[in-house]
Amino acid sequence: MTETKELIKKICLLGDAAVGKTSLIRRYVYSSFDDKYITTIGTKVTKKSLVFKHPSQDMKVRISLLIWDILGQKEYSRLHPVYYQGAEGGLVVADATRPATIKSLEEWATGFQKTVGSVPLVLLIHKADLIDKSTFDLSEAERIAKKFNARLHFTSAKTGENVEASFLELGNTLCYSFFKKINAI
Ligand code: G3D
Ligand code: MG
Repeated sequence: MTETKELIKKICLLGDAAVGKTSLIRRYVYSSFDDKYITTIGTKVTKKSLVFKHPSQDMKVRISLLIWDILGQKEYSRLHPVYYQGAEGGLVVADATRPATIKSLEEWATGFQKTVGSVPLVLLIHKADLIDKSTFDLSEAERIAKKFNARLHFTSAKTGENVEASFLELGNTLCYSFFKKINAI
């Protein structure tokens, strides 16, 4: 019988206000997108389970991702370290239509890793449905991605583009770290 390991992993969604963090979670977990703005009150946690198979051994890992949503406003920044505590990965989100939010990626990633250490990050250039990707200047985001050894994706909660893939990528990295930790890879 296949052995299934159970893991619980906390991940955080980071990024300036209104970049689309809550919409990304809603799209990923409930497969829906709502144009009505819903302000996140404090933090909110959503759970999603993922199952990964070991590439060669008869072993499965079920990861219960605890996805923490946050209020991005700077007034709440003193609470951020409390919210980050115990997280093992992060999705750092920028709004493709607002260059200032791309610059902020570095600040969010730095603050996060200062509290939790060098956990894996995925950077998202979000609201990709609103821009022309072929002419979009990626240089700043690419520089930041490189600095944090993070992958960079264009995402849209409106079309669903790359939403599931981005969460899966983080889940996959966490799973791979687990296999390494137990010397199964
Ligand atoms: P936040 O949780 O980071 O603060 P929200 O951001 O998820 O609340 O989203 C902020 C606004 O961006 C919302 O619009 C939401 O509908 C919109 N949005 C989120 N993701 C996308 C996307 O992929 N494409 C487009 N076109 N819009 C998106 P409003 O108008 O309510 O402020
Ligand atoms: Mg929100």
